[in-house]
Amino acid sequence: MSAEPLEIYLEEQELGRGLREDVRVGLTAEPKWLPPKWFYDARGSELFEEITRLPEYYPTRAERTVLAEHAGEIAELTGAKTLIELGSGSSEKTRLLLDAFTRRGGLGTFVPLDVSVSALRQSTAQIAADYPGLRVRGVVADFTRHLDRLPTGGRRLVVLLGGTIGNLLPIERAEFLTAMRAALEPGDRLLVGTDLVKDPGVIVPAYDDAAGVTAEFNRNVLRVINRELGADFDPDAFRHVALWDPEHEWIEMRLRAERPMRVRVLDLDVDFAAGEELRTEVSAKFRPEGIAAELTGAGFAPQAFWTDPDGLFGVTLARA
Ligand code: AVJ
Repeated sequence: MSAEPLEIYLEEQELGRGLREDVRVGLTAEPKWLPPKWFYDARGSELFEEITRLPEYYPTRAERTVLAEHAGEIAELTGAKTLIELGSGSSEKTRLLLDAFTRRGGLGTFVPLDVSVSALRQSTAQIAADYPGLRVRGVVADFTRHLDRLPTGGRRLVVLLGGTIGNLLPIERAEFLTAMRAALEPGDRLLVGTDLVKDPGVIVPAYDDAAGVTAEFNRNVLRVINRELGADFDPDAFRHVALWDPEHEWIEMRLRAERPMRVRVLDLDVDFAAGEELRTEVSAKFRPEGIAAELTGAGFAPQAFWTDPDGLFGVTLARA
């Protein structure tokens, strides 16, 4: 089957409005910050795919190991008719689930949902071609805002892989999980991938690789703002910083101004002092008991928890 046309809940104008609003709030805040979702234009999505292949970036490989080992069990335990993937990107690892569901039978529809039109165009076309008989409905939306638009009817499995939930701050996570639970019916399932707390000596290099791909990915957000909002950031004047915060148990990516700068964006003059840092991403790491507590707090019943043999990455299945 060929993929159906993308369902667009996030129009170009609305995306632009969201970016303008985030830039206005984040760049006038003290300290300055930007939400990580704006990394992912076509180039940012490509850079992220490149990150997933880096020797230092273990989460993708570790999660793939878990899914390869347990996909059959996941298909069995959920008995889903519809698989919905939030923040789907390339959906590369999701194929392990689609393969298991194909063997088991019963899955009718795959709904990848992402803010990136370019990533969705590619992934929906490829998946529709590779899984004949599967209905593929790509949805352009922001999963922190458009959960009310999920398809209804039939047992659903919602997956949020890669550790993407770690991009939300604790309060945003609680809001997201509560909204997610409200959007589901009893018996529907949620599958969440989470990077686990471990030696920072392993985590930090995953966000500060020797080849500098993550640094380029980080600076890409400035290129997105230059292009979309006509700003005049000099991305090369910002240094990539990856910092482990032991209190919050998260990684922060920042961009450090290497010299004093005044940047014109929207109707703002944004001043950077030499050495001033702009926070571009939080990537939280989890403990198994913490994940279960957050899910339970939002009204889910955790059903299974798996890790790879090295205990790097966790995948949790919970029942609505
Ligand atoms: C896609 C959000 C899971 O936090 O590890 C990779 C993004 N940032 N390298 C992560 C990312 C820097 C990634 N997630």
